[in-house]
Amino acid sequence: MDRLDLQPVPSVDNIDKASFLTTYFGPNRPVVMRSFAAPWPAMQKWDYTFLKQGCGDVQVPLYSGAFAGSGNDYMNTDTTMHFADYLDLITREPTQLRMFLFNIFKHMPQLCEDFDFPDLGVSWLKKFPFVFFGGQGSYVDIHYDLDHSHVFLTQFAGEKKVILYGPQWSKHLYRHPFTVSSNVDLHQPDWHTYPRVQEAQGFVTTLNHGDTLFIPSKWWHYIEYTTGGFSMALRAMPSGLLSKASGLMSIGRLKLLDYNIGRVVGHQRWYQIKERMAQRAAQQL
Ligand SMILES: O=C(O)CCC(=O)C(=O)O
Repeated sequence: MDRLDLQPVPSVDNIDKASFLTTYFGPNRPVVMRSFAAPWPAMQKWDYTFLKQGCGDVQVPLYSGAFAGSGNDYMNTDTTMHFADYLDLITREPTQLRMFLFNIFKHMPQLCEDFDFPDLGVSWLKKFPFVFFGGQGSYVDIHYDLDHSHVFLTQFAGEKKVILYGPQWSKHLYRHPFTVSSNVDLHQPDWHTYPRVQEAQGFVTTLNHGDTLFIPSKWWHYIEYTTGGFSMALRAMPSGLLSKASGLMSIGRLKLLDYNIGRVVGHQRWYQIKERMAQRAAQQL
């Protein structure tokens, strides 16, 4: 980790629409905003006890961090548990188990009253807020979002470290063709196999209660839960017709091409082929 070339993500206490659009959104630069979620009742209201009362009985899908090198995708689930038991687990002890892209609003629609979509001049994807939970020590392998949306990740409880890289570093990060992921494990980097990661220039930040990280469209992100905690992501459409089209194509390419080629040649074999292609692309830099 200490070999990574990282600088801190800029952070602002207050920001108006015009400054956000010209300084961060327009040029696709990340920023931590402390004012984004400050007016939300959710910031005071949503805690483990409140959420447990609302949907503790729901059986939730859980993920572990170990997809890099496994031949699996970061979207693969590992197990399920009652939500209340899972919250008890992450408040009690470290665990690798995480909840990823969980639609809690299906089970507690009243939560939608507790936050809004700030007027920052972006086109919000209002149907797709998601929450993420993780135990201390869990991590989300590096990837970028399949639909190329911009992400606004607000931290409610606990602390997490986030590493970001712009899309221009995809080859240095050994991106697997036809996917939005890589086999590089930033948790325990293998510098011998992935030396070029050290040349990529990225950003790092630590999110605490009330912080919102703007992750621009197509930016790579790696997330490590330094303590158990949870956050919510609001998403905005990629700007411009071309970017919207490329987002849709990305979904098509991943779902149709990647999956179907895997079915024909065998998923493990296809994974190894993509890994060789990623290695070749990095060597040619
Ligand atoms: O915070 C997390 O656990 C994951 C967030 C993430 O990967 C995303 O919003 O795309």
